[in-house]
This record gives sequence, C-alpha cells and structure tokens, in this order.
Amino acid sequence: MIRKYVFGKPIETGAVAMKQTACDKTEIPHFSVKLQEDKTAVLRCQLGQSDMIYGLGENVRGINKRGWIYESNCSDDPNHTEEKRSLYGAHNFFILDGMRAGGSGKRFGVFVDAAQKVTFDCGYTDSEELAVTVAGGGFVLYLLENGSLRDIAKEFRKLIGPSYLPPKWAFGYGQSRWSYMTADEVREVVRRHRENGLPLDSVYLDIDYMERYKDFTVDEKRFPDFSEFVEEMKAEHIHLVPIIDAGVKIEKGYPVYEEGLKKGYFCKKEDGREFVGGVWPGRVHFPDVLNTEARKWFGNWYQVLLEQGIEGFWNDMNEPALFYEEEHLKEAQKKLCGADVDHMDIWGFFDFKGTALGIANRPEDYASIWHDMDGRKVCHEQVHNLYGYYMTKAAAEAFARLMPDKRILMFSRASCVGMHRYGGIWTGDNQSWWSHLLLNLQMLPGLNMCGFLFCGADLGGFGSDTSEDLLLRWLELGIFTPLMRNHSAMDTRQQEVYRFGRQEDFRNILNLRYAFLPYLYSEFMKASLNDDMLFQPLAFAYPEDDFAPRVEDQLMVGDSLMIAPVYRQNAAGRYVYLPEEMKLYRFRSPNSMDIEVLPAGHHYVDVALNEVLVFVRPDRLAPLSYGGEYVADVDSSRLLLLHFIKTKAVYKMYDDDGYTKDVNLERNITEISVDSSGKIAVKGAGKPECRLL
Ligand code: MIG
Repeated sequence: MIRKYVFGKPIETGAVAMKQTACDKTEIPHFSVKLQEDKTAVLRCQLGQSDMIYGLGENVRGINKRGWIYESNCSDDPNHTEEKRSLYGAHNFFILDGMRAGGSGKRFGVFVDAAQKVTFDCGYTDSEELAVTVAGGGFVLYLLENGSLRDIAKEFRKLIGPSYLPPKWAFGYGQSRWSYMTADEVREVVRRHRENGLPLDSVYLDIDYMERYKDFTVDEKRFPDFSEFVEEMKAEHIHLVPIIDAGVKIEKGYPVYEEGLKKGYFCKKEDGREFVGGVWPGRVHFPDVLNTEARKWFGNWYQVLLEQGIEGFWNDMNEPALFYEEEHLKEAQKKLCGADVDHMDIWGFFDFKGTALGIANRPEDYASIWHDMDGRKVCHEQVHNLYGYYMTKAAAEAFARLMPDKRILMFSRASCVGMHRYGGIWTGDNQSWWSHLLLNLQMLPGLNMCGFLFCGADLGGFGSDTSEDLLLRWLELGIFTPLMRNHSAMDTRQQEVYRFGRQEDFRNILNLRYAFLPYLYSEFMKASLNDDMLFQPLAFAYPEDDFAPRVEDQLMVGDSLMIAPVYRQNAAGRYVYLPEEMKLYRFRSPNSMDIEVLPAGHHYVDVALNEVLVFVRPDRLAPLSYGGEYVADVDSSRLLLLHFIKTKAVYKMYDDDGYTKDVNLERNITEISVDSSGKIAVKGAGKPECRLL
C-alpha cells in the first residue's frame, strides 16, 4: 500500500506516473510533522540503533546513508569530497530498515515529491533521529510500507513509472575527453582502438565540436562535412555522441537565440527582462524548459543533429550551472575595484576574496530567475531541481515525436526523480582518485532505487591525473555498469587505454565487457521492464543474512552474479564476504580464468591487476558471448554459460534488435536451463548454441 500526503500547494513535478488518492489526514505514521513559521516543514522519526537508510541516489558516502546530512539541491560542484551534501541530482527516495536485531522494528520507504530544496538529516544532528526538512512551497509525501527492501524499492519504481531504455549500442565501450578539437583527432582515437584490437562503440564530442559553444551548431573548420563524418564513423561501427549545454549563447544572427528571444521562450528576471548568465558560450539565456511550448521548441532543435545521423546525446550544465549572473558580476567588479588593498585588514581581505570566489552558482542569482509554467509565474528557487530533468524531457519528447520507432541515447548531468523515464545519467566530474572508484560502486544501488538504471561514472576519473593501475581497476568495475565511458578533463593526463603499456590487459578487460553483454543487456532490460534493480546491496538480496548489511564494497549484479572489485592501490587482493556458497570465476580474459567453489563466509581472495572476480550464486546461470569489437559484432547465437549448478538452473535471457521499441518481455525471452548432469536445454525466442564455461 502506498499512502500519499499533500502539504500546502505543491508544484506538479511529474515524478509520479501512477496517480494516487491523498489521505485526508496529515498525520503520518512513524513521523512527527512540524510546520515552521517560514513554511518549512520538518518531519522527524526516531532511529533504532541498528537502523539503516538506503537510497538518496547520486550522493557522497556509503550505501548506508546513516550518519550524514544530504541535501537535494542540484549543484555544479566538481569536488565530490566527503563533506559535501549535494551533487548534481535530487533523488528524494530512501528506505529506512529497522528490522534487524537492535533496530526500531520499522521498515518503510519515503518519497518526497518536491521541486525545491529538501534536506535528509540521517542521524547527523541527532544520532538517533532522522529529520527530513522541506523548504516552503508545498510538497507531496509518499509512504511505502509493504514487504522486503526489494519489494519497497519495486513498489516505488511502479509509482514513478518505467525507466528509460537506451539503444543496445550504448552498452558498448565509449571513449570521451574534453578537448577532442578536430575530426582528425577523433579519427585517431578510433584508429588506435581498432589497430590495437581494443573494442569501441562510441566517441563522445565535448563542447569543442561546437562553433563558439553554441548549441546545435558544428564548427565547420574543425569538423567539416559533419554528416559525412558521422557516416564515416558509422561505417567503422562508431557512434558519435555530442554534448548539449543548457545555456543558449546570446549572439546576433544565431537562430536558436533569435527565435527563442522572439517567442519569449527564455527564463526571465522578475521584471520580465531575459535573465543573463555566463557559462562556456559567454553570455547566455536559459531556455524555459518548464514551459510546455518552450520545451517543445528547445527539443525540436535536437533535430538539427539527428538529421546529420546522430543517435545519442549527453546534456550538460543543466543544474543549471551559473559561472556568473551579469548584474551581480558588475556589482562584484565594483566592489573589488573599489577595495582599498593598501589599508585592508585581514577580515577585509577575506571579504575581498569571498566576493571573488562567490560569483558562481550563487543562491541569490538562482532566486532571481523566473519561469512561466504555462501561465503561472514561478521563482526558480521553487523549482530548481526540475531544470535538468525538464531539459532532458524536452529532448526525449522531441525524440518520441521525431523518431517514434527508435531508441535514442540520452543521459544528463543534473537530474531529479521523474527524469528516469526520459534518460540516464552520468555522475559528473569525479576525480582520478581511488576513493572515487569506491564511490562509483556505492552510488549504484541508490541510483537504481530512484529509477536510474542507465548510469555510469567517468571511468579513470575526470579531474586530476589518472594512473594505469587506477584505470585498469576502474574499468574492471566499469565492465558491469550500463554506461561504460572513459572520460577526462582537458589538461589532465591523457587516459585513452592505448596510451598505457599494459595493452593486453586493457584489451582483455574491454573484451570481458563484450563477453558479458548478453547477460548485462538481459538483466538491464528485465530490471527496467520489471521495475527492479540491476545493482542490489547484499542486504537486499539476502534479507536473512546478518552480515550482509555491513558489506559496503560488493554488489549483486542482476539475479545471478555478485562482484567485488578492487578499489585500493597496490592491493593484490581483498576481503570478500559470501552470504552463501558461490562459484568464483577469476577472469583474466573471456577465455582465461580460474574457477573454484567457495563456502559461505569471509575470504581473502587474491586479485592480480589484470583479474576480475565474478561470483555465481547457486543454481544460477549467466550467458556470455565470445566477445566482439563492437556491440553489433557480438554474436548472441553462440553463448558460453557461467554456472553454478547444484540441482538445476534456469535462465531467462532477454534479447531484442537493440534499436526499436519492441521490448516485449514475453516474446523476447529465451529460456536456457542446465541440470546437475550438465545437460543444456534451450527454448523460446532464439536458439543459441550454448556451451558450459
Ligand atoms: O564546466 O564540457 O561534467 O563532463 O567535459 C565544465 C566540459 C563543463 C562539465 C562536464 C564534463 C565536461 C565539461 N563540462
């Protein structure tokens, strides 16, 4: 059962797809509710000693969110350090689990459907209390209470509607870097992958492909004959994936600017003039994607690139990031220029410094943006967390109109629950740090709980210089994330895999991704279509196991497998906890591995730099391919089966054309079973030739 409570006059976010009737009462089980004078609502709940909190999507810290305070306030902050409270997403769903020994005896999920700032104090201020604070303006709260952790997560996903489905090629390996300046540089990236036998499906185009950072333009000098270039790449089985930024450059004669201005489709100041911000293109206006007409208009511009053969995009800077707001920049300049540095005391100096450093992403500047929500004038503060979501919705709605039969790749930096129906996400500007490899793993289940299945981090790390071992280890996790993209910032060490010495190891690791593709794609699609999680914490998969909730560095991947990546430098192995007996495949490549059965319990397992640990649960299977150079090269008619058979295992393999929206869960299933004597039987959609591994 889902209970719905309405507070004040909330703004419709569109996050919930299944309409619910609200309860008359405002008394919520488990919570005390207090409305403060400034209309802020504070909901408090007692925590038991062993209570755990799961969810909150893209955020810092562990799988269990207890002990810290998180804020939903989409932020362009590239320093994902532990003391931060919010990153790029606003993912207001969590599950409190107090059903273990020493717990409060409660288990429920809470979704705060709100477009404004929400704070989740998970036992930070008071270690025995959870406090959810919602800024004024009204919100809807949903309480979900039935069944296991996994059931509650599923019920929530049903409430918010089906997750976005990307095309199959988007599961291939992608190479990206901020600063591929010319078509020839891109050609070189492709050539060096192909020459070295390194599988690759896509190259991402960062802002440098554009003409002066203008959305929907291509620089003709550096990327001449773009549509021919797109075709040339496709002939090599490479998809080019351009970036789109939120800000539209103010430039006379630039049609996106001229048309948007004429039609009044940009965000305004309170007095009705267009809001002017500064981002990469210089001075920009922001399309008012919260307005239905403006959204449709902005979405239609993607057609310019679709027409040139592009089939995927990434939406950036859509928190929206604000390097400066024009009027404040002028004030700051005046203040800084007027400062008397000869007679400044130290506090004057800090004020001086603060003025300069506080120019970007200022709350006051955000509060000076106004939206026209189909006739209703709304201050940005009230809807901040919707901007990236609605920019992505603009694109996805346009794709559905313009290319109704085709799946288009779309993922965004800023997001909010609701956007999961329109696109995936990448987790933004991480760093080439070992701690961010672990953070990547720890974010995945929370993201899945909030509907984001197609996601991934910048593998190898975006900021700072990577190292060969970090990149290898990170790819060893990345081979399991739906979005597998190596991306880095300009002026950092180049980190395309062909730049390092251990070519054979990199080739083998990438090959493993393509080997796992049949399983990953099948589990991804089933999870999407069944409102399930692809990555589960062990506690979700083993509700009876007392130790499982303590495991913060292993994940279940789909129904058959568990992974335990290495995330520490110079570690030649790691501790692994097995909630039950499992079969360990220690892969060095798709056809080189050691296999052993390990009993339930704690183990220290050796893992060389070129090895990947994959654990198979009892009576489970996972279909693997023989690999491929690109997704279309993977032959799903010949499969290798990972298996751990005690009595019998049955695997329902989902597959489809990877392109159209024909995603029927019944029709597209092949059932593969193996009995204890090793006999294989296959029935259903395909008739793959299967062999036990
Ligand atoms: O202010 O387009 O997160 O992936 O390479 C930086 C340049 C803007 C931020 C994105 C990153 C991208 C970069 N962008």
